[in-house]
Amino acid sequence: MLDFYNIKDGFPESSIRFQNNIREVLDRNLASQINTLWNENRFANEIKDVLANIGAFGELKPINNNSPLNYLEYGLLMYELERIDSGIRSMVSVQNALTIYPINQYGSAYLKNIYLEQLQKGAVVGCFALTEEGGGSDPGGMKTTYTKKGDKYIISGQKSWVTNATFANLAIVWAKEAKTKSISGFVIPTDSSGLKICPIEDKMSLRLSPTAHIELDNVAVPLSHKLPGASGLSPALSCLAQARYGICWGVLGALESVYEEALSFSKSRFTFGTSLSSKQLIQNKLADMVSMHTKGLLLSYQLSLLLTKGMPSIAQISLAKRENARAALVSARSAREILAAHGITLSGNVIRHMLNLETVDTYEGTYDIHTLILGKTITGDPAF
Ligand code: TGC
Ligand code: FAD
Repeated sequence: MLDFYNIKDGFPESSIRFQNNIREVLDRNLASQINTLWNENRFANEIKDVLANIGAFGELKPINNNSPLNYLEYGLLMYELERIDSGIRSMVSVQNALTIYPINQYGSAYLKNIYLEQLQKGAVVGCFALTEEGGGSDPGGMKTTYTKKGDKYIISGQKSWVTNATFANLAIVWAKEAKTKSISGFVIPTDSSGLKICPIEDKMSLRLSPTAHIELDNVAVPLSHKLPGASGLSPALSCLAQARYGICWGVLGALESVYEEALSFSKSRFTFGTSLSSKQLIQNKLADMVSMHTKGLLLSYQLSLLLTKGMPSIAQISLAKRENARAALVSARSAREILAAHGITLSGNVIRHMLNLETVDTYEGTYDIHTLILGKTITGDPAF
């Protein structure tokens, strides 16, 4: 791992070995085919198998006390996944932070029994449907409703931009009670009658990670499929906090990838008689990338320590997601500039990472939304 400040010196040996092992497996099994799969706009089953084999679904549960992975290792795993592709990290984030986490945290013994083990093996895939067409930044404004009718809840509405939805077996759907408007979460099998998955085919970002809209037309859900512990908007947002932690680490993996490619290109390309790497303007770009990576790693590592001691504040997670996602995006754009024409094709990884990071900077709260969360914390005045 790129580590300009010897931050890894603070990591346990076992965590470093764990990370090296994951890197080796992903490089051996996935790296060479990623650009082709991305170009073909598909998430291959082989990827799911590789992820299942490294225990990506079984172990990524920093909130679960039984997890063999600690917070640091969870972060390092995210780092390695996103060094390959943000879409792969996204698939795992949704499975762990946005499906296993809510069932584990807010689900009944019955729901845990039927789903957790299968999810952890990767035999069942989940997705998380919070966003609606009216605006993802304001999930409290959702229009999807539920009503109790006999021994069922009837759910109607529309959800947008749902990662994993095209191949998910279940969806965690957030809806408002039709009269009281109180928000609850439901675990809904995606083959339920009245539930329609509408794939988004034309994404120019995260092409490895399928995304879909979900229409719910009077979907009847057994009473047992409501998350009993999830009442109000806060439980939904608490899942986002878990996912944002993973993103803080993940994007640094993508940053390392674009930096390494730009550095290597700068050494082998000669203009005006000398290598690009000897030009001051190129060195400026590379120095900025290393600085941003170093600061990002310090933030992520400190966040892992805060998580280990107890939950960090919402704003502390926001600050790291905002900084690190933007740092990776800026670095990818800068690496693309260094590669110039070579940077716009899939002969390398830079343009793919750059386009992916446009999404990562947007989802799980846009850069500006995290600015407003920080602003509210600093001033006490919500400016949403
Ligand atoms: P607000 O009044 O601020 O909060 C409502 C209640 O929730 C509490 N809360 C949280 N609780 C736990 N964790 C968090 N992160 C929380 N943030 C807020 C808050 O204390 C309050 O509790 P209570 O008891 O007082 O009711 O709500 P608001 O409606 O003003 O919301 C504002 C805002 C901007 C903070 C929030 O809605 C927001 O974060 N917007 C961005 C939405 C977002 O990030 N959506 C992501 C969708 S999922 C996704 O993109 C997956 S991508 C795939 C991948 O992850 O890889
Ligand atoms: P909007 O909320 O409409 O915002 C538009 C613009 O206005 C943004 O620039 C925003 O920063 C700005 N803005 C909004 N409010 C304010 C304000 N008060 N003041 C100033 N500026 C403001 N969602 C899920 O629920 N589950 C998923 O699995 C999921 N996966 C996704 C996968 C992809 C590939 C993408 C692109 C999105 C995904 N999302 C998912 C949705 C994602 O969380 C939202 O796109 C994101 O929260 C932003 O919402 P929006 O796109 O509707 O933008």
